[in-house]
Amino acid sequence: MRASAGDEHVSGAETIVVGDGSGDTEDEVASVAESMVERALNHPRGDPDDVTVTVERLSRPLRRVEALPVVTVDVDDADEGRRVAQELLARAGVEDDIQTCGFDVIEGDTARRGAALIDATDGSRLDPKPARGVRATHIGTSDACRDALEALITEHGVTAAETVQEAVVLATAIAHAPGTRAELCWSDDPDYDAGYVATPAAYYRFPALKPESATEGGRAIFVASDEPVDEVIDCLEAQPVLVDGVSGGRKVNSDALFGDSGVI
Ligand code: PML
Ligand code: MG
Repeated sequence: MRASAGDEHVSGAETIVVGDGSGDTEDEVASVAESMVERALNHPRGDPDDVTVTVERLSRPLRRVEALPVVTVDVDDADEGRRVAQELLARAGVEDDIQTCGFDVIEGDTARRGAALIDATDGSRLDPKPARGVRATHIGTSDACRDALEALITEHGVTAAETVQEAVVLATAIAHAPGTRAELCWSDDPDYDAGYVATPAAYYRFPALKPESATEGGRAIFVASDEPVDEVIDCLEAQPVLVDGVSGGRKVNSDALFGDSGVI
């Protein structure tokens, strides 16, 4: 689903319905499509002028994965969040000057709708249309997994559990794409300060990460330089991924994150 008002994007969402091709599956697809329209019409960002719901039969075999463990890192402020995020990125193999390319691209561009792909070795932009970025799509989650993730996240003291759950599902699919070393993200919503670093090991969320009241936000994915870019983009855009299990999580202080044996 995509909803817009004028030229402004208002909301978007997608999911995957797994079925046996029977009438029951068709009913479920219809009911999911209806709930997407309701979601678009009741979005806190405002009333849309245009709502488009697309229903597509998957043409590739579905990949099923477990959600990344969710580690909420208790930080005092965005400066501390950023310091810990940088340490995590470094431990994921993304050096300081390459990290800066990711922070700069998220801070510098409000128009881009998809993620920026950044070569984890030399910091160059890999996606061919930098003004557009790459939209990771064909990603869904099961009802049971959605509920379990929301329960887990709520235990971490989060009130916007749906936002976090959707971010975890997306970050999980991105982490499973070939060559992903790490992803850095925060929201463009000026009232939403949280952000995350996701690696193939975990989704590390920071209740404060972005510069105060920033209206710039987005995603930067650091990709191993030996990975063919067209395969990475094809996987992000077209490989269906169903996140249908949880693998736990915890809430930690930032000084407890880096133990003697590495990152928890
Ligand atoms: C979280 O609180 O863990 C989610 C942070 C990023 C949300 C990005 C978005 O989809 O707007
Ligand atoms: Mg958003």
